[in-house]
Amino acid sequence: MAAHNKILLFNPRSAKITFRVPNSILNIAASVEGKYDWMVVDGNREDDPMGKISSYLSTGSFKYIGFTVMPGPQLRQAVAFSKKIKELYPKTIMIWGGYFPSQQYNAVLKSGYVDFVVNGPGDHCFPQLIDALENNTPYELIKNIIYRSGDDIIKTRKEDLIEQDTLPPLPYDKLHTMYSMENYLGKTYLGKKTFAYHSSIGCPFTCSFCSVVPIYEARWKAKSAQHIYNDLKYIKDKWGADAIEFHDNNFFVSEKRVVEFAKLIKPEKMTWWGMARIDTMNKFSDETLSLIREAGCKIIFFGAESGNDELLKRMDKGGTQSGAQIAAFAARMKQFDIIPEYSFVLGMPAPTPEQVEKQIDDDIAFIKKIKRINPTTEIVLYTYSPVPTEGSSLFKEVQNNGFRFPQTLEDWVSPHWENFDMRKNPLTPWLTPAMIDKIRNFETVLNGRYPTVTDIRLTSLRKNAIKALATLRYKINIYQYPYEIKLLQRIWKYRQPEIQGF
Ligand code: B12
Ligand code: SF4
Repeated sequence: MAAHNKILLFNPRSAKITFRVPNSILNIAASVEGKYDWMVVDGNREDDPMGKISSYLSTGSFKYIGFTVMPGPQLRQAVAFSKKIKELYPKTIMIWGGYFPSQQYNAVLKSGYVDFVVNGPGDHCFPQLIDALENNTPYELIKNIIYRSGDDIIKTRKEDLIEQDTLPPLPYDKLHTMYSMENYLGKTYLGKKTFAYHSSIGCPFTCSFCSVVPIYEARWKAKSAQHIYNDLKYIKDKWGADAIEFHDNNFFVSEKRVVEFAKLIKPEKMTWWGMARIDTMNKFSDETLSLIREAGCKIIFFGAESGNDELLKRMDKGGTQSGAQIAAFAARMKQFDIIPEYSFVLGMPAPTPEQVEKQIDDDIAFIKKIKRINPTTEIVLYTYSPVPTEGSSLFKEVQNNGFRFPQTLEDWVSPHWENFDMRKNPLTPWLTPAMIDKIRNFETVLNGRYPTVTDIRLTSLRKNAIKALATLRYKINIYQYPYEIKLLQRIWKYRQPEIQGF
């Protein structure tokens, strides 16, 4: 008799192009592989994902459905589909995991259509939860879950981080029977076949604006260099990957691991990219920086955040990061031919509107200084969107300034909150529309003056045309109403790394 306890795992649509391998649900699939039957629906790869989900659920053999959910467009699809699934297939047990439900679990569980939230890593707790539900045994003691009990929301204890080398291999071959792996290897600035890999979880730091902190609580666990190499070699040999995007929050925490990995990967002639901290990498020796470049590391994403030392302190950036260090490090990277991709967070709260405005002006001036020091530096601009890091002084400060998160999933997916998720217009009460315009207009002019190298579709001719329009504005600091630049960027579909992925 066919089993009726199969698991369907859904990755809601998160990208229009460059579909990355859905690592979040693939980890969950790995956790039940060999024990329960599972299938994946990848919203990025389906024209009608709800139709596909229905085609599985209508067989009656799927008892569980798991969604991975990030804020933004993924959340919108997750909300619409979950509602529909509960209406059409009310017996299906719905489990959400990922960053959004781990933080906004009240709104998620009160919606009535999500039964369980997995809070942080699901590798151990997901199979334990399914076992408990299958065997009718208590699930209350399973770590990392959140559920409803009458009117109460119960959060179980957090599990220690798992040794990453002990996790089962990701079931790429089985995924390939559903969605061809070749189509997950996209053409990017890094290579013709770029593969997304996740080599560590968490982060040892506690920046107060960062959503990694409440989930991982300053903990970090990583796969060994050899383990990463073996996995990547498999993908290279089998599907021809020639480039790697490391999706770790902080790939470069350990110089020793980076050096070991660089030595292993160097002969494979692959190009790679990852995320790092300036103060950590600034401690790396010249020898290490040369080695990683020779081993294929072409561009590194750094959270620069601000050139203002007082703000860096309030952001709890930790370590020793300072404006002077950010500038000096941009110069140092030039020496090694590694492109620093600096992200800045503008629009932090301050006691008076004048001070909020001054912070923005100072950071615009600082970004221009960085560009003078090392013009290859890529700049990614975010507008500060609070994350609920309970107890942090910054969170208290934003609440005192009148900021409130939405209370229901319907509010979360309303168009203006979606802008908050995309970190474009954060709806924070201390930012006036004029200030938001200033940030966005500066961004338009900056992107025009220095088009990103990661946009491989924009021809040099088009880049130069946009550059010509933006240069004068950039030089004389006139950013208002940059309609002519916007028009060309829209017509030629200029790529913004902060929206379309890094
Ligand atoms: C890859 C990625 C993307 C990809 C798409 C991913 C996809 N699924 O297709 C792209 C580039 C498109 C993207 C876009 C965005 N992203 Co994104 N993205 C990531 C990134 C770098 C890696 C995610 C990943 O694969 N992790 C690997 C897996 C193994 O880890 P995991 O997801 O945490 O999964 C574990 C647990 O969470 C849990 N779990 C997760 N899902 C599920 C599901 C079930 C059923 C269960 C049981 C458990 C479970 O178990 C897993 C295994 O332990 C993360 C940062 C990070 N390093 O995690 C940010 C991150 C998730 N993104 C984030 C954001 C905000 C966005 C954007 C909304 C905004 C932006 N400007 O970046 C956009 C827009 C998304 C959209 N269009 O909907 C934030 C979320 C913050 C928050 N407050 O919730 C993160 C954390 C980055 C950050 N530090 O700010 N993103
Ligand atoms: S270093 Fe990066 S990932 Fe780590 S807490 Fe700070 S912003 Fe988040």
